[in-house]
Amino acid sequence: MKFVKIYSTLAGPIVPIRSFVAEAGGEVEIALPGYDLDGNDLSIWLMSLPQHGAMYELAPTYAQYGYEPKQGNRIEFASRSQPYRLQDARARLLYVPSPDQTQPTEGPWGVFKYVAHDGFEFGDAASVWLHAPHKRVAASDFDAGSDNWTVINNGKAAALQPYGGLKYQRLTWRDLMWYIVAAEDEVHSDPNTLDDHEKWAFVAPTKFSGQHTIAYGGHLRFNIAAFAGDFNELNSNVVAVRLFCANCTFNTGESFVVLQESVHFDFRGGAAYIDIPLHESAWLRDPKSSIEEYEHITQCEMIEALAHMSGLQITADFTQKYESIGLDNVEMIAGPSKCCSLNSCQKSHPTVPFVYRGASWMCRRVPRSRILSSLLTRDQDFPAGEAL
Ligand SMILES: [Ca+2]
Ligand SMILES: [Ca+2]
Ligand SMILES: [Ca+2]
Repeated sequence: MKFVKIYSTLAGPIVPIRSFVAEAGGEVEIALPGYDLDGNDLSIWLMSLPQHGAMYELAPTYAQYGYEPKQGNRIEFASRSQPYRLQDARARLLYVPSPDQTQPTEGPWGVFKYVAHDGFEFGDAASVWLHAPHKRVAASDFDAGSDNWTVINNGKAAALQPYGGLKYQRLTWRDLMWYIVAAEDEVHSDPNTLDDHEKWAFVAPTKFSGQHTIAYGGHLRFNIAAFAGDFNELNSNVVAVRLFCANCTFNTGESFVVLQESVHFDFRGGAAYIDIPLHESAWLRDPKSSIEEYEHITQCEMIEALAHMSGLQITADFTQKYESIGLDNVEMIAGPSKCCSLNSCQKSHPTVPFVYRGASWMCRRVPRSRILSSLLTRDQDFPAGEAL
């Protein structure tokens, strides 16, 4: 059903993106309180159910006195268009993974959406991630093959080969066990600096892109190893990792990078385990122009980029000449269990208005008048019965 929602203030109820961990065969009690700047009492509504497992209301005796059993009535939707109002006064419920389902090796058990109502209006919905204990949002361990990774920027001959010349190795070397490997195919030396100006990189498959807001505050980790190459002659200013967000900044696109020189990525050959925080302190904005400098980014920009991730590259062209580099165990790990309220963006940029829509972030450096006009009348799918 489609309604036009009129926003009189920016003080609608807020629910953060959340995540919880459930073990196979276990159950997890989760609480979904919302926030309201006006202090109104809130009710919490579920907009969907997770893809796997079941959710239950807390049993009344447990909810009131803490005596087990915890499990009350199973939560089921009367109809798809009708959200489900959570009964517990403290917005708690129980999630139980399916007993017949094995733990996912990557990704969550499931994701569902919820929203708060302050007696006047619904706020924006946010996602709840139900992780397995590994908390992997996306991962490639290459146990079953090269997992659709490719190589780019490695010259014309490599570009014509399958996967850009990337090879899959069923071998073990230090911490790499069944991994992908590629080698410099074409050096493009700058006559002055001797740097190779076309630096080859591993390109992650599409599962590393998408809505990964829950990874904010988490980690990007991988094992990398050099099998050949002269690491005494390194390229300068190598972008170690590049994260793309095609929709960021009014769809003009941004790419955020971690430089190889930075303390978070100090690889000088051999083998290394790299752990990069998915946090604004670790990433820089690529200025898109060689005469401008890399800039620090804000918390809101980091969250926005993770919410709209459109690509991930790991550069392997470390040396000025030829090198052979292996990659294994690439993992994007979720951050803390609660992420990203509107306040956190406002704090990081107190003078700049931000828009929060659903589970996606937009950090917009635009005049406040434009933000307000865009908020005043806005179409959106809205829970039934709440037309204003
Ligand atoms: Ca492996
Ligand atoms: Ca190169
Ligand atoms: Ca090279």
